[in-house]
Amino acid sequence: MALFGKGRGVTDEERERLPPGQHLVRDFPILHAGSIPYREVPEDWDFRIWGAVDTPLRWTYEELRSQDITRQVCDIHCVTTWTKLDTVWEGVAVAPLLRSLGLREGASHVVAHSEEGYTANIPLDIALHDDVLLAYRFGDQELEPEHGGPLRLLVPALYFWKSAKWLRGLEVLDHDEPGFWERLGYSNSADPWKEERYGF
Ligand SMILES: Nc1nc2c(c(=O)[nH]1)N[C@H]1C(S)=C(S)[C@@H](COP(=O)(O)O)O[C@H]1N2
Ligand SMILES: [Mo]
Repeated sequence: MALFGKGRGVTDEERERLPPGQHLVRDFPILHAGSIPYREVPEDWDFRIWGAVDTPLRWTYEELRSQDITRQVCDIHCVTTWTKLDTVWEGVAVAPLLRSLGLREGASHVVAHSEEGYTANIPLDIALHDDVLLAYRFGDQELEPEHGGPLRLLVPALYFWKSAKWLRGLEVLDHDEPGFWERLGYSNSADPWKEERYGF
């Protein structure tokens, strides 16, 4: 067991779950560009899915919360090198939802759209992983505004910037379109186990 600095108090089992270049945190850092858009769900809030689907979707907040709830325990990895283990999320599973809308032939990517123009692109095959959620609860409580409440995307397989906070919609595309951080030089694919931090 390491005794100094960032490795302090990390068990061997925990260390094996850290992707290359990552260190373990026990707190939950807050990171975002811009400001927290609101602390209460706005009257006109909605969540939409559009693009390369046969049936676009629009839910009010009440409709979102009346869907089946899925619980997901996963590790999250931020490109700034912190990893948090065993985080507990609840929300709507994305794969069955997207499939139920009828994914069009050629659909290949999903772009998450958030408040204030924040976007993140995700390959469709990763967006269809079982662990991808529209998350509105964290750690057995309502998701706090600081962490993206009322709704954020959760994509555990990729660096955490792909998990867009204050989510308002998913756009299904038949091509790729870099999102906010990807345009600023971060990796398009963002696989923490391959340490894909930056683009070319
Ligand atoms: N809307 C929005 N979502 C965002 C961001 C952002 O700036 N705006 N930052 C991303 C980044 S870089 C990280 S590391 C995580 C941080 O989530 P947390 O604050 O809950 O730890 O949110 C991601 N989602
Ligand atoms: Mo980040």
